[in-house]
Amino acid sequence: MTYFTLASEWLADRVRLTLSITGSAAVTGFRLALGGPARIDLAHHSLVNARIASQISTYVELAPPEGFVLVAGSPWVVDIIGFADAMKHWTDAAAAAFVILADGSAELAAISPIMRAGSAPYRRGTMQLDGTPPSIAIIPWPSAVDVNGARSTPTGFTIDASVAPGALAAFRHLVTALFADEQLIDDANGIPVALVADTGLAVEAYRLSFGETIRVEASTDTGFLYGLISLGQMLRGARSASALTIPASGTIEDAPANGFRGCHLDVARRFYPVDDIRRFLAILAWNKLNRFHWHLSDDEAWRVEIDAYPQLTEIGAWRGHGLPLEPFLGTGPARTGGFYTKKEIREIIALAASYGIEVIPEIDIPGHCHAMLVALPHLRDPDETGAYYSIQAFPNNCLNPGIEAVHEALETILAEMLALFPSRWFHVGADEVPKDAWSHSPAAARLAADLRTNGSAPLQAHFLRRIQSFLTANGKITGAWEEAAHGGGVDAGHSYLVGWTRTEISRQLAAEGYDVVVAPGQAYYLDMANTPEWHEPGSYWAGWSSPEATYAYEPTGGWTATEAARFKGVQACIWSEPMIGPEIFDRLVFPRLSAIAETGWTASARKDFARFAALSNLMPTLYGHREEHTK
Ligand code: TNX
Repeated sequence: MTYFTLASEWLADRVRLTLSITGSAAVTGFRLALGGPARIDLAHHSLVNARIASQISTYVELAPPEGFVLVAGSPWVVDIIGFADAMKHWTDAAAAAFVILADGSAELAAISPIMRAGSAPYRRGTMQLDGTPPSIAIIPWPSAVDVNGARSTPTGFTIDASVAPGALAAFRHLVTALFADEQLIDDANGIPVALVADTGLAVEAYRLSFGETIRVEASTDTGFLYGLISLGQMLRGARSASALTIPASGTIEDAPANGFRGCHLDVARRFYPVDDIRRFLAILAWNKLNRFHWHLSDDEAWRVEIDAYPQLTEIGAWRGHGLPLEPFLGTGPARTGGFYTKKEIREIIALAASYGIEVIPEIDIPGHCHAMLVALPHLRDPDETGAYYSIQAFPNNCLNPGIEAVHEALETILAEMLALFPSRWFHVGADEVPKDAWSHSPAAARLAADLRTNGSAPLQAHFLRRIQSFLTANGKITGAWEEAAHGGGVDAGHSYLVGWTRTEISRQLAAEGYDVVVAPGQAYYLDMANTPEWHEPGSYWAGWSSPEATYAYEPTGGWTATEAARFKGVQACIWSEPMIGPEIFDRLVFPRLSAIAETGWTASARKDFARFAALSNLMPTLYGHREEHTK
């Protein structure tokens, strides 16, 4: 048996790879396959002692010089210079590597995180913050708190929910999902809690009145659920620190500052099994977030079952060695991935609804469609010659507006999805179509001539308006990333756009008359690292953002009243390229997710980072990894 080991090191301007074998074999005619979030620049790179045998986006196969023989004791050393984005963080490097032998079979290489001389230990797990605790533990902080005293910490709450049994059922489900080994509900001997209807309260509002019995008033199940979540948070706080209490008297009045408090999750770059999604929804609810933007397709995968096109998931949901989709982003040679069946999606939507969360699906079109086009190659223009590349270096990855089969397929797919997703909104992506998209396609050229335009932006706008008409006719509001305003743009009357590339963009979109969800990469992209240092995991194209900076960001700072009238709310965006493991996910997403949740809910005058920091450590994380390093 032969064992391969790949060591890698960052040397100021290059990655040095050292491939070794043990055993008596002599291996020739092989290739080394790898891929990280970082990608070798197609146009500007140089390699020492290797050549690129093939490359698509982040996936690359390197070949040794002609006649090279790999034997024990004499490793193959390769230098790679020239990455599309400079290597800034340790998670940029390959997370997996394998050797493709001359017969085409793949052997996994043992790999450890890339080394860098002088680096501090690599950070993993949720950052623990120091702060100044208030007397009660609630995130996001309520609109009015007027409480006194403390009662002894109970064995749980004994909840009389005869007016809203659904809210209690959801709360029970939620605390079981998140805190199975903590008793927050004690059906026999806890503090009595009574749910009382107050139809004067707004949909997500609630009031807590503390006395012998704690009263939770609300007008909807979601309002009751939010009141119970605040109680649950206070109890967990009281159990964790003596400064934190369950008050003896007084009231908490609470209602959100914004109606749209979202979180986006990219399940295309990495697949998250249904159980992870369920727990994630529970975490969103615990943060009183109410919109789940589910990014279901991208270049690297298609994740939703479509009856009319089984190929989308048979082919598009799986990556691996020898498969139509290469193991992008370092997912290794084995077949990995997955998709959500319609049954699972219905269950997820119902669970989300019980938590007060609306699930907004996204199919990212016309760009970011590599996986879809690999699964459905008949959607390409057969006469297209030459290649254009997306920013992530996928060739010809955009659905072609000049091909009628594209529109037919999309209407079939969207019709199935509309039957599945009850949300008022349907998000169609629209981001990052390259400027020269379709420039080698006669079909696109014919359409451009008919429309008397040129360039990709007006073609994309034409394409999107056609999709939007279909969605509008079906009673949906079209959601999209900010680029849907380009080239003439979609109809502002039936859309909302998410501003992401720069902080000023959202305001600009609002000035153009679009409803806007604010999600700037610089503050709300939870794939960006927490600090600029190498030892922190994450990406960097939009910079980096500490929990404090994310918390401090004011989404409508400097906007006029007319612009602010277009502000729908805020959204955390979780892009999954750097999520190479659960401990990395927990480091990047938490506690910044809660920081965005508090900005979405709490009026800015009532925000206080020292308070937030002290309470943030109590918030649940998806995988339960908390940082081990002291600050
Ligand atoms: C840009 S944000 C993208 C995504 C990447 C993300 C990484 C957006 C609409 N497009 O495809 O995953 O940057 O931060």
